[in-house]
Amino acid sequence: MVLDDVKISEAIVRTFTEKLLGVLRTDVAIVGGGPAGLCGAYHLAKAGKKVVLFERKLSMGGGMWGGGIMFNQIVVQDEGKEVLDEFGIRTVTAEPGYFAADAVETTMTLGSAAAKAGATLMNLFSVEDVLIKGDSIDGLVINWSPVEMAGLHVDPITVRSRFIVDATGHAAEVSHIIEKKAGVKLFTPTGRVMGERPMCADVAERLTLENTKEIYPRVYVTGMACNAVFGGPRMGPVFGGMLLSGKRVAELILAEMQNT
Ligand code: 48F
Repeated sequence: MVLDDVKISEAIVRTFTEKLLGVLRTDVAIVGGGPAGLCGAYHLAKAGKKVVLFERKLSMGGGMWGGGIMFNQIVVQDEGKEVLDEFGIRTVTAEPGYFAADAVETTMTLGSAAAKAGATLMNLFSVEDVLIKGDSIDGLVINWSPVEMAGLHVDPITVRSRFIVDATGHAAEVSHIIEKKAGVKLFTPTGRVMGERPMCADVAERLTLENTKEIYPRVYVTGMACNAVFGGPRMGPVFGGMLLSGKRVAELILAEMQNT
């Protein structure tokens, strides 16, 4: 067969357009493709929910590729190792209770698992706003990341979603947008984004999981964003909390879906 260059273009334009149209109304829209967002997407999609994940960058994976200081190994504790085992990701025991895994293998495996479970992964999209009706947050406002990077004056488009997950890591971007623009109180002790505290891996890992919560009706927070929103410490290159938080956010949303 002789390849027709324009047919290649048509295949891309047609199938991408179908994919984009397919995510404009969804069950769960996740913002951020780091370990927490990918884990959440995997579990929600595996449970049969329609899930889209928007990631600003070219690649999924967030802060996991580079391990610690670009030594591309991540560390997990016992509970985190169980999650890596579920995905078939190989670990080595550094010492009892400290397991190391290859950061690239982990990142690629999580991304692959989320996609194969049926989540739609949209890279190069930045979430710049939320869709609000009265006091109800009903979706996300998205634009191409290059538009954002170039500062072009181009209007975004809108996605309607029953549930929203802020998985944007340290920046907690969605929570900040809701706090600043919607003028509503978040479900935090202060009603506001409380800000991340300095490093303490042990406390941070525990709090990440404890603070994986609904922060506004049908809006959840997962991963490092939990600590930014609830005033917890950062934890550096230990990743069990991120993986477990992604799983927890999926469980919480599935439970709320069943009850409503
Ligand atoms: O930062 P990130 O990996 O968040 P996470 O899943 O994991 C945190 C760890 O990587 C690490 C840590 C734990 O050891 O402290 O930092 O909680 O991934 C967040 C992703 O969200 C994207 C961003 O590019 C990154 O890949 N992101 C952030 N804001 C937006 C966004 C936005 N407005 N729209 C789309 N993507």
